[in-house]
Amino acid sequence: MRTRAAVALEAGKPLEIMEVNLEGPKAGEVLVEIKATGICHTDDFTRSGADPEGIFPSILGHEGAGVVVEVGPGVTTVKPGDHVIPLYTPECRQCASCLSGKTNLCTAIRATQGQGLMPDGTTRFSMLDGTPIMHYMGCSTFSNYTVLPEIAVAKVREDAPFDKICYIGCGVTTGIGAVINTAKVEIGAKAVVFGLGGIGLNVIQGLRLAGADMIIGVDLNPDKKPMAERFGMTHFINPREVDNVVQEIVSMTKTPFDQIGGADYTFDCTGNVTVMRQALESAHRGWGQSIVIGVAPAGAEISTRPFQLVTGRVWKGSAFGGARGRTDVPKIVDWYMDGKIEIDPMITHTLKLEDINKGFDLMHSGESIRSVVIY
Ligand code: NAD
Ligand code: AHE
Ligand code: ZN
Repeated sequence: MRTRAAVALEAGKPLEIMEVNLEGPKAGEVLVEIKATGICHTDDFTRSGADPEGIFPSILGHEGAGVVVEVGPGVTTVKPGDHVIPLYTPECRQCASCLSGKTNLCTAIRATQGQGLMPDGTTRFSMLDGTPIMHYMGCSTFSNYTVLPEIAVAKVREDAPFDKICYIGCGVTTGIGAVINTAKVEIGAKAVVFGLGGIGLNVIQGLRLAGADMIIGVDLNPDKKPMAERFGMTHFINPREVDNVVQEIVSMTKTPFDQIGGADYTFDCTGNVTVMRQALESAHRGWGQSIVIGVAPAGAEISTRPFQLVTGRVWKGSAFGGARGRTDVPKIVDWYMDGKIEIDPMITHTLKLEDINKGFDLMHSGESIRSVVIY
């Protein structure tokens, strides 16, 4: 079949809207009509050329929602008409990682996914002249129709609006999951969130859900403050307005009883390695945990004095919020539908596919939290 897609032809260039060929689903695969997709900073990271795994031409996008149109041989868990959210972290429930019970990072198809290919080592997308186009993060939601492995779709309830629940395909789950699954934040905790964008705001709403007392937000852009307050931020720091962000956090978290200071939990949602170090070093001596969520460019490395770890701070990472996609995503959709979490105010812009590059401009200018493309 043919479908309309925004194609990343070259690193650093705007996406180009075009008709592309899409082969039907093979064994163990499903064809999905994408109804809506968010634009995550990671899409921009790969589009820019900073991603060591970036391949061109490819169809980016990994934060979608849609309807199953056709299933390939052997598919048993979804059928045409089912509403689904594509999963860049699949859940096969059979690999060593899934069965370990210790991680959400299913390894069943990670190697081919990183090469822009389906699990059988081929691509379903091509240009009209036959040039192959690569898949992205196993999802390619910047195409109106896409083919996904069965293990990479979460079936969700049919009354949930696509233009909102697409955000659960990455940002919402990543932020809330990092708090609940990775950090396991407890009631009364003091936390710091570096970067108040599409991920950071969801960390904030996760912290509110978990019952944190103090939620300090840090962002270079003061325009992010009102939305963060709306989601539960209690204090704000603009790094440009203080001498030393770490010292500022340490003093803000001191109490008469605890003169050491430092946060119980800190979260990097910027992808900046200098910020990651600040996040670790503003965690409390003896027990503070710092969770790296941001994705850093090719070649970037983190550093700190080992003494920071010797004295009990813990550095951890979180991918897709530690969520097991097929199990957890339908529950998060329920939380949204039941009003336990909010999504709507964070979707600041909706766009047509033709205008997708405007979504990247809005991200760069700091005007948007999430732009969503509606097909
Ligand atoms: P975003 O562009 O919406 O937000 C980033 C925010 O960080 C902005 O508000 C920006 O002003 C702020 N910021 C940038 N540099 C800063 C600095 N030095 N100090 C303080 N604030 C700073 O991006 P997003 O969609 O929220 O994504 C955030 C990061 O998370 C990206 O690196 C993205 O690739 C990554 N990400 C990771 C996962 C995962 O599973 N680990 C999932 C989704 C996104
Ligand atoms: N390709 C990058 C790594 C990118 C990365 O870390 N991706 C996150 C999800 S970001 C979603 O917005 C992730 O899930 N990582 C685990 C994995 O297996 O990719 C690089 O640096 O090579
Ligand atoms: Zn993402």
